[in-house]
Amino acid sequence: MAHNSTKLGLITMAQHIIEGQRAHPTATGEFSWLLSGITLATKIIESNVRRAGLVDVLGDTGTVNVQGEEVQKLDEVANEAIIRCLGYRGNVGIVASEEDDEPITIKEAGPAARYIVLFVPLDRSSNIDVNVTIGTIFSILQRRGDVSGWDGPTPHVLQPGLKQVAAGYVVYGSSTVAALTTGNGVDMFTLDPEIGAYVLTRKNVKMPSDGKSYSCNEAYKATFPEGYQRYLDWAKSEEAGNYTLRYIGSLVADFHRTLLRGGVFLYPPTLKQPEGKLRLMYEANPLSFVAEQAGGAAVDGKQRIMEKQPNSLHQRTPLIIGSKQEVDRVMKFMSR
Ligand code: AHM
Repeated sequence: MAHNSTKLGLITMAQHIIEGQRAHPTATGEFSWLLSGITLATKIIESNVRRAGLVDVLGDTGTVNVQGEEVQKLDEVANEAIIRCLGYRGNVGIVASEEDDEPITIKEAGPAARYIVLFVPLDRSSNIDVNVTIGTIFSILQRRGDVSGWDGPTPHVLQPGLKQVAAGYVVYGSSTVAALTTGNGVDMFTLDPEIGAYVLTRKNVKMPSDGKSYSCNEAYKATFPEGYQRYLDWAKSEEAGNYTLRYIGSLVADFHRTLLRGGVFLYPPTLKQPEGKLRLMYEANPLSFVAEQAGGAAVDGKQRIMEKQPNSLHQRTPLIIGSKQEVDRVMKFMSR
């Protein structure tokens, strides 16, 4: 009887990354060491999320972060977990978080530390209190070689998404799933709580090329630019036929569903947020890298997300991301 080896073999994320590096004889193993820091941090975050109702980590701390939002206790736990786990990986030079005003240079690491990790420790942490899926997003860049003489880490960090060497996210949902790309497709891993390891569960994930589902906060529709409004009206029309609206309000969860089922996620400019709400460098860029590697697309209504040159760490952007054909369709309504 023929066996499907991918079904039978138990492959952990660590094994999978090491095996991927074997294809590159010059690889030093540094990169897998870095990724193991991220996965360790997400296991710490996961265990806190799972115990959130039992221990005193729910609710806010009474402080406000750089985005003007209340900092949740779990946000702090998650932020610290990532910074601490990466701090001991000698090859991470700079970390930049949604929660911190400026990128942090990890002093102990020294100039040889070439990797930069940008991350959202807990996406949509305000959903924690009501048991809705939340997540962690990360983007990995390399220090630029052409900015010597510049002070501080920021010039190294401000690179377009096309320069990412890896990106991914973790969804803390009914199970904990990590999606990862290093520029060679997208693989997914499920955290097995019994053995405490991420196990490969989907290899080379492909986003459906089309999908009759849109995901956006339609309560703001009247303040979206007209092109978006025209698309949303069309999606409800008889001509479009049977579109569904699915919106969780956690970017990671909405994106994860869109990646697996197809359709489009939209966060347009609004009256309140004329530049859009989502952040380019650590939300839109990593998810765009994952989307494109899975055969999907991501644009800001005018251009490809990954080509945008960032001008600040916390820059916001409109985001249209999902199945290639559906993203193209939204774009057609923009130009009508
Ligand atoms: P946050 O930084 O306050 O957590 O906001 C990010 C979240 C995303 O996860 C989600 O896609 C979006 O905000 C939802 O915004 P809205 O509540 O305006 O629909």
